[in-house]
Amino acid sequence: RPTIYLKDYQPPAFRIERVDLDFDLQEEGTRVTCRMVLQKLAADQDDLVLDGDAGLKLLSITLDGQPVAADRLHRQDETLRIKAVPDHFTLETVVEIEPQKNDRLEGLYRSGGQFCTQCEAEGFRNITFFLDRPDVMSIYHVRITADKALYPVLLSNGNLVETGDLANGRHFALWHDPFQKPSYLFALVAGDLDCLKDHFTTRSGRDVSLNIYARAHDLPKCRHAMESLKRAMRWDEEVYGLEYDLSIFNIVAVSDFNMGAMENKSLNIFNTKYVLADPEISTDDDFDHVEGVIAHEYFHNWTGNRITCRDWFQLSLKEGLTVFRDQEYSSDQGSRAIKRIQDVRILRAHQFAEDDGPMAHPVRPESYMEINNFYTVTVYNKGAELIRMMHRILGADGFHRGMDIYVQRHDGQAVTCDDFVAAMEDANGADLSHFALWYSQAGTPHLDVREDWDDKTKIYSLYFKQYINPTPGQSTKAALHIPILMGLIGPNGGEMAARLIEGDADQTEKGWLLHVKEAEAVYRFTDLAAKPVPSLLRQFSAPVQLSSPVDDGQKHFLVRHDQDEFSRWEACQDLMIDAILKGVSAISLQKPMPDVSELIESCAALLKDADRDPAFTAEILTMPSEAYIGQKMTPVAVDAIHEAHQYLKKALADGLASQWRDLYARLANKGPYELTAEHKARRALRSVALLYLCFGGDSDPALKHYQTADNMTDRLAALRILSHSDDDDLRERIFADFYNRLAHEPLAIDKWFAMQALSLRPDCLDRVKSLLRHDAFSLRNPNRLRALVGSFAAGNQLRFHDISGEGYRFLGKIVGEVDRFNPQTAARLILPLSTHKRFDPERSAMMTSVLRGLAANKDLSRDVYEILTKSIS
Ligand code: HT7
Ligand code: ZN
Repeated sequence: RPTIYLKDYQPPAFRIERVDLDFDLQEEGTRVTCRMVLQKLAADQDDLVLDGDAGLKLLSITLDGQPVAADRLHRQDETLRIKAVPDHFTLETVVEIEPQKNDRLEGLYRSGGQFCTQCEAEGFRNITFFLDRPDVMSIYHVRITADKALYPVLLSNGNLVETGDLANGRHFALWHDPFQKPSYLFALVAGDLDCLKDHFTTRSGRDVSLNIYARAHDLPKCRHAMESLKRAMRWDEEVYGLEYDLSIFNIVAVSDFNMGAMENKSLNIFNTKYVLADPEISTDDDFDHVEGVIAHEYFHNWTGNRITCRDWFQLSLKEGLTVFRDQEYSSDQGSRAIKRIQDVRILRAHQFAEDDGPMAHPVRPESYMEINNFYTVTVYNKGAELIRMMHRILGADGFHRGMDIYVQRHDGQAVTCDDFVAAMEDANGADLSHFALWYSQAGTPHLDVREDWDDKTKIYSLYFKQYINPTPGQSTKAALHIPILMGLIGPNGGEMAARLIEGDADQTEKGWLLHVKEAEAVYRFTDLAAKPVPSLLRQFSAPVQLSSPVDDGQKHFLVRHDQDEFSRWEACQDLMIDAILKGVSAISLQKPMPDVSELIESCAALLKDADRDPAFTAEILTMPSEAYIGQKMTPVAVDAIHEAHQYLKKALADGLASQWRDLYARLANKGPYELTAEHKARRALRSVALLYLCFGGDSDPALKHYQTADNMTDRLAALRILSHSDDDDLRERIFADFYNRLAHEPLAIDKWFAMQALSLRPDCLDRVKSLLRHDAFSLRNPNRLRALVGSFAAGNQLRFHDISGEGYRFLGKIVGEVDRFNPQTAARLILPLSTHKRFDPERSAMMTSVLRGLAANKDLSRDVYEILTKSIS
């Protein structure tokens, strides 16, 4: 299992000028003919080495029409070497593959009776022999032949050139993609699917036919995706000046998919979870996720497809940038502050944790064993933060000038993160060489801030100290360029004007933008009448862990007065985290629990003002998760965190009981469900109120909420509360009701599994184990597997980390089984065990013992092997 290094990158030795693929789809096996026109680029290369999975059955191979002799062929380690090839030639291979047995869900496989593909990152080599690397771009012609009754719809990339009927009830379709593309963007779909049709006229007048293919029963659920697609297409024109470039854009929904969706050129393939949306089965968050993922995949048409990655180390070139673009798109559709809060929650919960564990890696990794393991929150979400910081440093206009140059310069190319940064520099006459360290250095920077107020001189000073803990393979770290957006708030709650007399900073509309570039930096402000309260890291302007000089009293003040909504939310979260952490230490020292009356008062003030922005009030009053509290301490005090978390929740529930009751009543649905911002905000805040309302132990409001719900948002909010109830009969009844109502909707049933896996009841694991035997459960469907096993292991800290170690052993067993047929999903599932160093010796020993047990298996996939070896070492 070799490690692949960025430093070893070599340009391709051959170019593929054109490729003709012919798929003969049959129930018992598919024959793939691949004809390539190749040109040698490296004169010293005698041999052609193609990538090809060991499962490819090679039926024939010809070079310029002549069979290639066996002694010129050498198959080894997923490659096929053809010795002594000429400078320019045509190579034709015929292989047989078995999509019907492909449970890896990479390459060509079957899902729900249809054929579909997933080629990123290296799935194309499971389909045919090829130069399966992103810097080999080619023009594709694809012919698909299949049974017409079983597979009336035959799709591939680009334009449909020809269709026709054949003998024996078969038919064919011929597709031609006029754009050069790497193999990972190839796609094929064949099935019996219905289609939702629409049109979009680009700003230059191109009429684009938009088609979303799904099972007939699901077609009405595709409308939200279609509307989202049109909004995203318009937004990309308006904000980036980027237009769609073909006359057809297809989306296909499939129910067996390892990730969220795939941006194949003009033929996006989506996990049903991210394309189907309907009030009966989808929450308001689900609707937002569908819109975000539809936009993300569409935006890839330019940032990913027209301009792609030179190699997989550059993955963040397309993913970080496209995540940034989809985040901005979503911010423009709704509330910018709330979107930022949600994105920061994800970043902190998952990316900060990744940075702190054995899989920590830079946004541009330097090595990997299995590239599928590097589709991570670091590459995606931290990558997006890097783009966001450049946007902030250069300003919106400067950033867009950089984007224009990037697109003009690199259209049709496979490039690097450095190329992107160079475009930003050249467009702005800026030097981003220091900033670019963010790409190569792993780990979350810590920023300690101290303040000083000199009452005589009226000078306010801020002292910054940055450091990054060592990460695997990087023991020393250099100081980064950290942009800190901040404001100074006066005693009356208003923004204070000040003059900067020391430090590198710009004054912006949203406050001061400090450029902290050294390990230590000092900023001094004057012309201040009184000591200000600093509002630091507004909008979370850099992905750092800030330790701030702001005390509790000042945080309460910020909750009320900060003009930056993100910082108000942050101050309130900090207060909640502090209260829980104090509770944890009180528990361990057997001392009285902390006094949280001031926090209750601040929350009461927020509730009074709730009508001004109910969606924001819902966010600010949502407590941080137990897992996030766990990140704040080593070892993670699993049980004490739970107890202290419950304590604060109860204090907020009891301390504000009448306010919750009033709010809940006041926010009652007026009229039927609507998917408007106003209704969504009302539902969000009402769900929070319901949670606290029921926390005293009275399940009745939740039960009523469940029974009267006319949409999934409300129903699920109630089900989540009831899932923790100690009334077994009630729980059984409600889960049975949910199942019976929605048994025909797989995405709703995923929620049914997940809610049971997230229950805090002591019998949760027993329940999860018995659900493995449920008729509706299958290890082979990734959505289902993630709903049940993934939710339990990654989302239920209390029960997964039960001191018995049963949760760990359970996960190890499942991963061992899944790894035999779907390594990619197995490798993601095992990750919660890789955090063992953060737990107490007893838990840590049990976690490592499970990891070691798995590692003893000689047949382990490369995916799981990499995670295990890095986690155990
Ligand atoms: N670019 C896509 C990544 C993806 C993927 C990667 C590995 C294995 C399966 C996969 N399915 C989709 C999705 C995206 O980021 O847009
Ligand atoms: Zn993407």
